[in-house]
Amino acid sequence: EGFGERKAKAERMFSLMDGFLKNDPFSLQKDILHHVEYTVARSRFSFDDYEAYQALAHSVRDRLIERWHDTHIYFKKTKSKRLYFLSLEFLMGRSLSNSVINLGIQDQYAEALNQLGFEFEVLAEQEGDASLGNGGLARFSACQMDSLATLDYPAWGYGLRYEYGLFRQIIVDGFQHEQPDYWLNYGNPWEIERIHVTYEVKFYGTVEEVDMNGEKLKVWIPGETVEAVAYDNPIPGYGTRNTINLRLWAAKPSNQFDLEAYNTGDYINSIVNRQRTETISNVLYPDDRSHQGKEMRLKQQYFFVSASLQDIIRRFKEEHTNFDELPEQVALHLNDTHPSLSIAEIMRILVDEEHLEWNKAWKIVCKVFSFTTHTVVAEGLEKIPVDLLGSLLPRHLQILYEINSNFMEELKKRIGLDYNRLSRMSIVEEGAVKSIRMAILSIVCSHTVNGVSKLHANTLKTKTFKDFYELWPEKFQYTTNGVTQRRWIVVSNPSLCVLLSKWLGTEAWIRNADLLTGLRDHVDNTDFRQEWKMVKRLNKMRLAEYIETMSGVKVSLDAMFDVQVKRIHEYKRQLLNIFGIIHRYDCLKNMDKNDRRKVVPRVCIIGGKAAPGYEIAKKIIKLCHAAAEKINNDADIGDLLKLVFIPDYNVSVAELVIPGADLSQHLSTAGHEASGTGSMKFLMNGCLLLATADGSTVEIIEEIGPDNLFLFGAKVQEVAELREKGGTVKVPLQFARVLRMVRDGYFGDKDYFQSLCDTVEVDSDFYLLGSDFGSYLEAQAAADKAFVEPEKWIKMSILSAAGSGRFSSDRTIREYAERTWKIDPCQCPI
Ligand code: B1N
Repeated sequence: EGFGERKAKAERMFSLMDGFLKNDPFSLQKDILHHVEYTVARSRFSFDDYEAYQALAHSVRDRLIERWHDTHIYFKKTKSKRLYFLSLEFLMGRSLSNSVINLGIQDQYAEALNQLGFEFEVLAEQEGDASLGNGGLARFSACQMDSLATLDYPAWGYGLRYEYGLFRQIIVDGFQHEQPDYWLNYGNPWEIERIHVTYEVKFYGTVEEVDMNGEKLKVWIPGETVEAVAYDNPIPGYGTRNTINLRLWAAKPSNQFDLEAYNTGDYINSIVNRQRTETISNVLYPDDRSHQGKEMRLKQQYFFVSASLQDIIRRFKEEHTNFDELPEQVALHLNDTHPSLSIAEIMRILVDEEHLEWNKAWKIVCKVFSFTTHTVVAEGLEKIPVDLLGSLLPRHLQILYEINSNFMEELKKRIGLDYNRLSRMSIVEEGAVKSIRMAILSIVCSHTVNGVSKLHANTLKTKTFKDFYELWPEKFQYTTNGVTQRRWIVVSNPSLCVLLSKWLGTEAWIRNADLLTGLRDHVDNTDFRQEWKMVKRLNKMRLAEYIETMSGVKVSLDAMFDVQVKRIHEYKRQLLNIFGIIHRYDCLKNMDKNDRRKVVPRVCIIGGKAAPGYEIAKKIIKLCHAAAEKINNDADIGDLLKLVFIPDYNVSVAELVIPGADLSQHLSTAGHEASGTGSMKFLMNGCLLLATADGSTVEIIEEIGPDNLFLFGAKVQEVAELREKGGTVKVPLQFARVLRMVRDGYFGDKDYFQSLCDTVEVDSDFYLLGSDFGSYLEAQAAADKAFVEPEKWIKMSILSAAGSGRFSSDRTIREYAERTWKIDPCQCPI
């Protein structure tokens, strides 16, 4: 085809386009009905709410695709430096409301649907969650994607398209049961399958040395090949046309298998083998802290890393010929150590495939990676057994050994022959199970190591990675986590959203959360406070309705809604909360009628999933139900105290629960929560915090002042000392009493709870529930006291939200972009 023909073709294509899709209600209606008929394949005269949701979602998707295209053409044109955010987990939740809001066409859609006899909110409820992650880390990834898009950064997210997301939690008889989350059952309108964007990913095999013009080259002869297929998920920014891409990989059998099937003649078995390869991207591992060294998990990690890097390098090579330019063009971010095999993989590509000299390749690679660790304690860090790695990825193991031996040589020059220190700092851990320490690998190769809060960074510098901080102090930074106000206010709390815009006189806070400080100017205005109160009441009503449907428990709106929702962990101390509730119940039972009248009624709400293999966490859930059963059915107590467990806590449940909370609890033993992001969502929604001085709470106190939250418990410096004291620590009598009640079977299941009780006995109470119990009860009493002065409470609530701006993920992303990734905004013109 000559230039003239190509031009004629392009012109014809262009003339066939109507221009961009229109967003007036009439055009939206036409598009929705078009999708009912031609995409969902239902008659426009007969379709149900779910089908309406699907058609609606497809009409939104069309609009996302337009912007997605424009954004990527523009990114390509500007050739600016790109960020690749590598994460094995993303908790996106639902997409419909978020997309429509970020596209700025919420009102038009509402009107369009109304005229068709539908309600937007009802259809939005039809959508299931995308739960491709465990907890805080994964939701934080999702918030960061929203901010990257909104702030116009040229960024790509990369992840895995698990067919089963995080398990669904159902409760039977008070026990947690896990059910598969087959979220793709009814199709997923939010993804675009790219059947032509595929890469081969190789595993197993051997490494052979071949002679190439007198040079010895290592060649990996893999034993298994799997294909990775791209699924693109458009992420729209708010108040911009930019729509970035989250590319998730799914495993598919490679065509190479077909040939083998012919050769061996074993047709049926080869089909069965094909099926097996698909299991790589099948299921998300449900543990959010322990790393079990499972082969499938390692396969997932490498599958993800290999496909992503092939895609990234291909894009780089389309525009550049010299790898020296890589650090100016590409930033690779390791979201924890889960994608850290990238380091070995990129070295393999540069040295084995692109034939760069090792030292040259290493220098380039060290300028490309940055690393965020979300872990506090050294025991929580990821290690991969060398045997496992060597069999799955033999060439990578060699590369890792070489990286380590070079590093050890360099280190000897710097610190001398301090063998203890050398072995502590080695990437390879010698021991019963020889392993690769993924965090050390990531530190050695990254130009920046990020903590997720100020306190966390201090722990990293002084404890977890002390040796490395002394070696490379300039590498260690912190960027406090954040959450997106688009999801956590605009989507989940529409009435607060309207109120904020009204009193701040602008909607600009949706892109600039610092403006929320403006609320402080109105805190003495009684009209404002009255409206604030009404918004909270409305959200409590929504939550109360949900509680009643889920658990049959009727709760009073006058009670304080006291919430603890997060993954169940011993260090997060849900047990402290439950013990506190049991203590409260016990006190009520022993109180006379007159005193009871002064008690602040409470609805205690707990929710969260336990990792399927985490026995103690599962017992905590059971104890919560056992206590709830007793308390809620005690007619003598009535509305004074209710306890409800909300099952299957996930992003969309959070969107309902958080706006409706008066008080939220963040009880981790000081020094154990790297950051915590739940607290930030509650803060934005004007919910008061009851918390320890842990993770990002320390910085929340800096913003809102110590008088606007209820702080309790040992400080981080005191924790080590308390642990050493062990059995001699003073534990309040009330604690011993509650423990006794549980042990004696006051809530039934006497035998079952003994091992749970053992974990908090005086000399085994690692998370210090006993020694913190006294100050916990004091903080609870202070909360009660504040609640009976509604005006004071509302002021604290307003000042909480007013101080939440710093905890927007927009701030987080801007800091990362400017300091770590060195990328500039790149706004696609409208
Ligand atoms: O990451 C969050 C923090 O706010 C939390 O404090 C922190 O606990 C959480 C292995 C993890 N740390 N480590 C994980 C998740 C999945 C997995 O397979 C570890 N999650 C956190 C965001 O910074």
